[in-house]
Amino acid sequence: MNILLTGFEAFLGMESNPTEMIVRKLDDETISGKKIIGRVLPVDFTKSAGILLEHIKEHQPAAVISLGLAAGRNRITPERVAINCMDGEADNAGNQYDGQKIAPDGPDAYFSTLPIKSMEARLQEHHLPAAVSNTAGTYLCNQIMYTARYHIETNALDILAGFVHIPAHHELAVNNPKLPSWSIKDLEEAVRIIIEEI
Ligand code: PCA
Repeated sequence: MNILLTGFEAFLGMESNPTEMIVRKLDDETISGKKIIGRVLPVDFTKSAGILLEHIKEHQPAAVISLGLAAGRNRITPERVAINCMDGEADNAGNQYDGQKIAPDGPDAYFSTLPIKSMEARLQEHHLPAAVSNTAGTYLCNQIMYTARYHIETNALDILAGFVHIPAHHELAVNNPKLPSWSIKDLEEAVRIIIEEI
């Protein structure tokens, strides 16, 4: 059984993105019988969704777990919902949106089909702080989760999909004294636990 695990490249002037490091590290590993396909997506509203869909078509995963950095959060946050909206800062290619829909014919929102509550509980049991989040924002992370769920629903596919935001890693906090940060090792352990929960 394949699991598609996606992360993002660095964005908004940050020097690195921990999700890129984790996805590269776990690519090709087998975790509790699941083969991990780790792929990094660009932070580009016009490209990321299409690339994600190509990976889904190529690898036919049983689940899509997308990871993104939420700098400022102090815990691992499985997202409950993605909304049909693009907004926020310009992306890495300079594209900027002001509330446009991701899918003009799509519903306002999709819920995650990952086991977000048991992920939260298992992480907490391992003393890795976690909490379900009720907003994935309106930037690339939300777009990717919405796109995966829209594709799966409109094609009646049997694939679980959702998004997990993770805190910054220490490297980003070195010159940013107020930024909560985790070690890459702990972030990686958290992602392994999330995958085991599928
Ligand atoms: N986090 C951003 C986009 C890329 C990433 O890692 C987000 O939360 O939308």
